[in-house]
Amino acid sequence: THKFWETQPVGQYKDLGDSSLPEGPIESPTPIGEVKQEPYNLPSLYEWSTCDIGSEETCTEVYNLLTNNYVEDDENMFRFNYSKEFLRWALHPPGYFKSWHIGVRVKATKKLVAFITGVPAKIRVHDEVVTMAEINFLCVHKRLRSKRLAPVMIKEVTRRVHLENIWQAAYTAGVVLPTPIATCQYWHRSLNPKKLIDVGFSRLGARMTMSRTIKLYKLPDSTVTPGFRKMELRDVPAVTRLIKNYLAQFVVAPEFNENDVEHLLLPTENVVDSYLVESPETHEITDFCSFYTLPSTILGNPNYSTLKAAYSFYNVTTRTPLLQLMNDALIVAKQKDYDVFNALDVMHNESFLKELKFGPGDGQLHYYLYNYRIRHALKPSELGLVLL
Ligand code: YNC
Ligand code: MG
Repeated sequence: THKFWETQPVGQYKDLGDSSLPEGPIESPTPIGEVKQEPYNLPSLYEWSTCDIGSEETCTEVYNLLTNNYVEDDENMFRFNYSKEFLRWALHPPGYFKSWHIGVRVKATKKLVAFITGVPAKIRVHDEVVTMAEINFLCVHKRLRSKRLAPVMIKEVTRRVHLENIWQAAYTAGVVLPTPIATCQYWHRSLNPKKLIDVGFSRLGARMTMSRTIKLYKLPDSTVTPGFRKMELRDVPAVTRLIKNYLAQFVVAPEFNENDVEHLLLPTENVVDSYLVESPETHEITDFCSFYTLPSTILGNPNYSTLKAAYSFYNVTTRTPLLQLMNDALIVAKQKDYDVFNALDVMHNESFLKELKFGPGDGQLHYYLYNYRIRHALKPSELGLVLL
């Protein structure tokens, strides 16, 4: 049972097969004046603290909390290690609200012990474009777990989202909650198989030697698609048009404008990489691929401390076969010294995963909407949304 989630406007298990329920908002908005004006109560030793991620000092506090307490794999071998530059990028999209970057501190010492964030985004579900909050970086210090702090933080971020007259949210989690709109799987493509095996990320296959494994995952030294190059500022209008047209085919997808594309997809060193194909004949921008950088701390290994991972972000094709485009993405990731390239089975990704030697990961990623009911759960390939 879910004592908290049962009280929230989300798709409930008991309603799953009920086709009489309409798609769309579960609760209607209330007048802003009727939104609770004071923050929710925390246990008396703790206080709310709006976090200015633009401040180097505060960003370091958030970075340290997440580095030591954020998401781990099921076997507790790896923990996400979002960089400070990444956090600043992820939390400062166009139109962001500082009030949605919420910390909890110990009153006596001001130590940061919990965190949750929202950023605004326009997300289309079927034909409806809805302004939502994307909720991320929910984290409670390991020593404060299982004290029901998370529900208070979720209610507080919800209150602050409502104060901006926004009533829906999107989020992903590794845990099952009421109720996923889709359940996706991560796939992993080894770029540095020896290190991945040494740190226990992957295992030597049956009847495989290390040298055969290294050969199996070897990639060409340079990309193969003519006109493949890094995205630049001047490409923003063309890339925006390309992505908008492409994402129209999915049931759930973001609605990007040029400002969003400039912020989210223009390359930022060690945060996001984007490449495109410019036709050598017509100079048209015909294809696009991108990945973000999210290293993981390797827990308790004497030889290695971090795994450098690239995560497939938005990829668009109109001319180049997706398989060839993604192979070029793997080649640039290898050139840039990533150890592994990860991708979800969303959008058209299934079409290249096996052929490009990705292997399925354990653990799943569930997608959720808050206060928005959809009629049927979606296949991963119907999702056009990637959250950070
Ligand atoms: C989770 N990940 O089910 P019930 S993902 C949502 N997302 O409630 P307590 C979660 N709810 O089942 P702990 C959740 N994990 O009784 C647990 N819950 O109804 C629910 N881990 O609270 C859980 N980060 O405080 C239960 O649990 C209740 O101390 C239990 O804290 C949980 O960012 C957590 O995985 C996750 O730091 C903070 O375990 C802690 O265990 C932790 O007793 C490591 O909480 C890091 C980690 C989660 C990453 C993420 C997305 C979060 C989405 C939150 C929901 C947003 C809703 C929309 C809000 C805006 C609405 C508008 C408009
Ligand atoms: Mg707790």
